[in-house]
Amino acid sequence: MHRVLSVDATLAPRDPGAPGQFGHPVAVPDDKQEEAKSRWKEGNFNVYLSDLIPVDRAIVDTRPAGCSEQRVHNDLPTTSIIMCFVDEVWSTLLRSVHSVLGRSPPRLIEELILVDDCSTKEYLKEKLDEYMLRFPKVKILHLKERHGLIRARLAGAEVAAGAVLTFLDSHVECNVGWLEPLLERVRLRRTKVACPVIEVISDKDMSYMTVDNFQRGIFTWPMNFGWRQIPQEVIKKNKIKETDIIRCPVMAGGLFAIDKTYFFELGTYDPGLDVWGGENMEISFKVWMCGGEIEIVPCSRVGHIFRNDNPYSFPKDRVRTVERNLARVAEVWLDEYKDLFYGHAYHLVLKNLDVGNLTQQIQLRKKLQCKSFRWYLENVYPELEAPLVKASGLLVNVALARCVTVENTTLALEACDSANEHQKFNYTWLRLIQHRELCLAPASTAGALGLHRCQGRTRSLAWLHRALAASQPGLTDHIVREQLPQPACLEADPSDKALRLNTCDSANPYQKWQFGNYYAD
Ligand code: UD2
Ligand code: MN
Repeated sequence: MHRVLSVDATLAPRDPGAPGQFGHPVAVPDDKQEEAKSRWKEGNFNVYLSDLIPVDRAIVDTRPAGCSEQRVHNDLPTTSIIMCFVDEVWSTLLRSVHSVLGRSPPRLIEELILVDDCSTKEYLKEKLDEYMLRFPKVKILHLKERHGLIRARLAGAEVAAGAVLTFLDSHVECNVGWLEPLLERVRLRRTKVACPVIEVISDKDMSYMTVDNFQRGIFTWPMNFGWRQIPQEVIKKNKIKETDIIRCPVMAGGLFAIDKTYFFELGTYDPGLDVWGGENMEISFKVWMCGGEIEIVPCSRVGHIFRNDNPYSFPKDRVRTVERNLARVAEVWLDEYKDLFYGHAYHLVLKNLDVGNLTQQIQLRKKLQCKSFRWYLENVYPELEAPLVKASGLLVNVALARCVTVENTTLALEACDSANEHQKFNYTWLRLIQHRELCLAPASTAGALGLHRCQGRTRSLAWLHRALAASQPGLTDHIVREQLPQPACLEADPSDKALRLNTCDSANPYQKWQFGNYYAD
């Protein structure tokens, strides 16, 4: 074994006075404000400053103490770096490439594959080819049509020769010693997927900024990626050190190293995912549920320019593209929990989204004998709140203190009895009030109510309950049908103990209801 190498090669000695040197912030001179402003949209960051900063600038070594003393194996696997881009800013792309080649032990880099995802900018064609001639390890793939990030990465992976694939965005700066700790993890077990800590290159002043340690990649419903700090008490209790590996429920997506044969065994990414977004969820679920692990390696640090908006065009609408990708992921991986996804993105239920053919992905999951999403939640991400229904149990009318009861195929209000199976209902994420396979339904005759066989995604059986707190706080305890010509509320008829629909009245206690248990708002 040997101590991690702190390679930091440059083309020529560095000028300590150059703008942005050492990752310091740069200010736009007063007389260049207009120019800087007008060039911002080329990359949705300060392109003017990026062009001023040396392509091989130094950045501060932000690794936690102890990292530079860590030892790694002499026989680490080699890697192909795959960097996809579409219309990337010239100086930023170059700085990404220089940082990879300058700060990695050369023998570990099999090649650096630049995948040009059919960029429209002229400088990304012959001019780029010519510039990269100085780096024999750089290979450029000019895709003839726009593949989107996901399929562009796959095009790179197809031709890669290294034992490990390391994916990077095209606006990054790899810090010293970034590569060996990642490869060490993959070497330790080939099913480990290793991610560097993603640090921040400011979009405004281009400074290189470190981030808080102990961050995990997580998601919240409906599958929004985010970072969460490991709670202080957990760190204390488990004596977690700054250099300890952090297991992540999901990865951010852009920067990771994975064993190449493992990546192909997993069936790569779902190639049916379009352009951008959601692929990080897909690969994360797939890795965890099919025998692997996602780890953040604190001794590996890479800066990334976070931008407010994508600087390139989407072939189709951006929001729809991401929604469709996520729905594909939900359909393949979430099992019964997919209702939580749709419940938190209810507009998708109404849209009749076409997610495309899923047969191959579902077969793949079977073939790999992957575990269930429930297993994932219990073992990888127990912190996620994921109740399968929003509420359950008795459905009590507040005024009468009586419970909705199923009598054959009709409904009545009877004395409440928590042991009575006929009084048990679920209020589901798809907003159904469900008893076994039957759902509370407004019948065709005005005001009457009945039961109907449940149909997952039809709005015609959907009820709102406790969801109107913001817009109509007076109707919080009501059970509201929105779709009728005008909203109507479930009401207990005190004379014959029956149910009916009536005009909503916030003060009417016969319209107020309570489930036995609530699991979510
Ligand atoms: C994050 C990830 C990114 C990706 C994305 C979700 C990090 C740091 N970044 O968003 O890697 O997982 O989430 O999909 O974790 N690109 C193409 N073709 C396209 C679109 C993009 O080649 O059609 C390139 C683009 O030039 C860039 C990379 O793909 O190098 C990622 O795109 P991004 O930087 O816009 O994504 P980002 O960082 O907002
Ligand atoms: Mn990016």
